[in-house]
Amino acid sequence: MQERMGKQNIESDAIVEKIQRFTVETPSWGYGDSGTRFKVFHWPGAARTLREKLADAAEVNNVTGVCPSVAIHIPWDQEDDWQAVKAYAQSLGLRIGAVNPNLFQEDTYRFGSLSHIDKQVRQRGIAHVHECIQIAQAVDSDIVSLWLAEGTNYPGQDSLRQRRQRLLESLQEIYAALPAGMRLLIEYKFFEPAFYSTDLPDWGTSLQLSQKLGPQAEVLVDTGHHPQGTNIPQIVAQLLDEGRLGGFHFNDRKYADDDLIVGSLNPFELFCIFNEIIDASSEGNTNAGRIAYMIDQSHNIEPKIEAMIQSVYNIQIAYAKALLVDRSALRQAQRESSVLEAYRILQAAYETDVRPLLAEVRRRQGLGPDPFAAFEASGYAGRVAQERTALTTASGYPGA
Ligand code: RM4
Ligand code: MN
Ligand code: MN
Repeated sequence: MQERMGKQNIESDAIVEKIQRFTVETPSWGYGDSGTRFKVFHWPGAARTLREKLADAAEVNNVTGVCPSVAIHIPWDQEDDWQAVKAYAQSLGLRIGAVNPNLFQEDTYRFGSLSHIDKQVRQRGIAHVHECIQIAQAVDSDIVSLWLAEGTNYPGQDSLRQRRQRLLESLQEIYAALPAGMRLLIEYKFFEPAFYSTDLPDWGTSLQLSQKLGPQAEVLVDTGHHPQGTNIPQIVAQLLDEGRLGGFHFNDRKYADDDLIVGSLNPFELFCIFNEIIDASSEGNTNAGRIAYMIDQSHNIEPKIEAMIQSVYNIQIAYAKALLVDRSALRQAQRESSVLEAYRILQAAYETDVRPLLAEVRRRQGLGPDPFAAFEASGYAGRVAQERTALTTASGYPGA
């Protein structure tokens, strides 16, 4: 292993600095109660309001040092006074990140929102995204992140081409309202809740729409949104090459969109994703430097804050390992078509135990070396379990 790391010192300042600069956004919806369509199990101390979610996110940031922003979902996190929210977040050392419009929880959206056959419904959806753009401006966020729950359940239900055209028109109206510097991220998912066709089923569709819209539109890759066996690192490589990789929603899965702890099931895939990004970056790809790394995860049976820390921890491990890949040796092996040598160079980095390195990075930031121990020592979980009483939530997501 060490010989394959070449002359690279794994605690080199350059690597430590890169690890320190890497941040990941946590989702407000990961702190509230959530579950499956069968049952929501209340977690004692689960956050009930945006302020409580922000307070929890601040704890994650306090022990990891790498989660300074929080994504919000509107209207789940709707507030009257966004300046007050911004100030509150700042007081916790946080800022609001991506604003996610919710276009799937109103009766009018039964057959879709932005692709709906009825122009009035489409206008309602567009107006909601416009409102989210204003919220993003108010809280100084530069990302609006769009996921659509729409499509059809049966062949013939609607014209697939017309749905596509309506969606493009709606997105054009949304895009026209984006202020300079704000990005519109377009997320795709191949199924659910629509089961025959989904209007944004894959990265190709999101990419094509982004390209039609303009440079402020980019693709969001949610790692749980692909058919089994899809090569996500290759999708990442292609989007980087097109300069349209806007961001990630990290989570892991075994079967479908399971939203499990990041890297819990397929840590090697996560490593390969970061390997593509770092590889592109080493070649001067500018897209690689402006990717929004976000977690999209809900916890059904796990302690929520600790689960979020675990996801952040696993992401950092995968990222640090990818930084350790000996790029020049890899290039050489590729030039020589040394299939196994190239593979072993990746393997050597992947098999390296980076936990001591990450502990050292935390120490240098003035944090405890072990974020789980630091969280436990804070007594925060016990405190909020005492203070917060349960809200009754009927279905899988808060606000449902
Ligand atoms: C979707 C998708 C979106 C998230 C919704 C609630 O599966 O991943 O990003 O906002 O769930
Ligand atoms: Mn997502
Ligand atoms: Mn999802």
